[in-house]
Amino acid sequence: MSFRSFNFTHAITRKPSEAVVRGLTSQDRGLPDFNLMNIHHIDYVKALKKAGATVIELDALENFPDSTFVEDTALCLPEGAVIMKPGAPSRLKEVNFIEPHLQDLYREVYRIEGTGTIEAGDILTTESEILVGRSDRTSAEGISELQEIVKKWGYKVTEVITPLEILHFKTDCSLLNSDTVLCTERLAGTGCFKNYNIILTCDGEEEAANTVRFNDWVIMPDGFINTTERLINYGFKVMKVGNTECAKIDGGMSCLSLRFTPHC
Ligand code: CIR
Repeated sequence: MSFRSFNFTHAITRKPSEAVVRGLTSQDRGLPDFNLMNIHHIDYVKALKKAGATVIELDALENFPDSTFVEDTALCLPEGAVIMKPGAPSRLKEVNFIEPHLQDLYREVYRIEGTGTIEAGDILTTESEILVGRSDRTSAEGISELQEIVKKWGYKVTEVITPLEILHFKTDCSLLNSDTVLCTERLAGTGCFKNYNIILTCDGEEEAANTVRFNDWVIMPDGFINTTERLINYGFKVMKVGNTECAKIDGGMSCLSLRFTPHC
């Protein structure tokens, strides 16, 4: 049995640029170490490949400090791709460097181009719906425009709220299987996952909530032993990848790739 929300053939990643030290961040956790981030990035690509991905590895963009976080630039569905319109001004033009690659892989590619903004870090695609968190980066107008586009492919969009203290909706959650999410207590408390099974992150390990389910594997950040053990006990196959440097600029596992199965 195949699930469109986590069975994929492809991933796109982008190498970190030396400008990552100027990446946007909501907290002072020190500057990311570029060399260590690169080592983690190589491990991340290896993990995607082990999970079965054909990985398209894009070159670094030196003028865009946050461009390694490719997830935010597009929503990739089996039927087509939607190019986002980032809410962070410094990230707005990143989309121009992702669109040509998606044009090569998809017959249908649309763009969000109205007055609203939307970053795909706020989008969780599950088997039954597309949840989109309204946040500082994602507006109601951006969500409506997305809704209009994906309606033609039969998708239901549900608007939820990204709690104020977190950057993106998916900072605090990820899909584990067709009806189960991994999520922090603060996000679960908003009620957005009332129709799902919830596995909570362990106390003090909120950063472990952002993982990647790719085929049989869950790729998660290294260093969160209790949550890792919890997932293993639930029967998930886990791969761990270092993420200390991306975490300094609010980046997690999902932010580092686009994952999809293109229908050309
Ligand atoms: C930003 O603030 O845009 C980046 N420093 C981090 C983006 C993380 N992306 C994501 O959660 N999908």
